[in-house]
Amino acid sequence: MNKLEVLHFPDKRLRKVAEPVKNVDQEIKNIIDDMFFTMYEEKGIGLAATQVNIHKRIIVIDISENKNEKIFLINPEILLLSDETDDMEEGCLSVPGFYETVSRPKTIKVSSLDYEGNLKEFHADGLLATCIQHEIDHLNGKLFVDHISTLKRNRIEKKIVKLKKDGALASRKSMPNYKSAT
Ligand code: GNR
Ligand code: NI
Repeated sequence: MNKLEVLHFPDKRLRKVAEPVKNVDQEIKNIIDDMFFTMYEEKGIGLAATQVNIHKRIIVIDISENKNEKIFLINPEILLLSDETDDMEEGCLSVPGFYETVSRPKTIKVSSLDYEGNLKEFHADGLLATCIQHEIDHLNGKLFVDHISTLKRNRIEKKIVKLKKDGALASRKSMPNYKSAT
């Protein structure tokens, strides 16, 4: 198992559009294992392959309290988005230390491939729906800061560039747990 390096905004590699997985083979399973390991080490609730510079359509998620409910999505597609939206405070391992409220559809229907390469469909709502949309954004080269004002985004970019220059980001080990914005 390998811990992978997480890219930070405004790294241009976070803007690449990921390619669909052609075969769910051992290489893909190894990537998923490394992504779960990296996500747990970094204390995130989700991770998209794009964030670790692997430009394939793979996502891992674990929103459970005890960090024992692994969810992985291969070639995920959103089939339905509800009209009703939900405002949630979002953070991102690629934008460490910054949190902003983003409004997204509350309920979604998703398809993805399982370990056998079979297509499965399911519904998600609440934090899971938010997380899946945040991660699929990554696969399309999009970040949560693209959903906020240009002014706020530019401020965050400047601060992260400065933190990197000062060497203050390399020492960051975790992000606080998700707190619901009520
Ligand atoms: O750890 C994470 N927390 C989070 C909180 C609210 C909405 C989305 C997320 S995903 C984020 C991890 C991450 O950066 N995934 O891409
Ligand atoms: Ni993210």
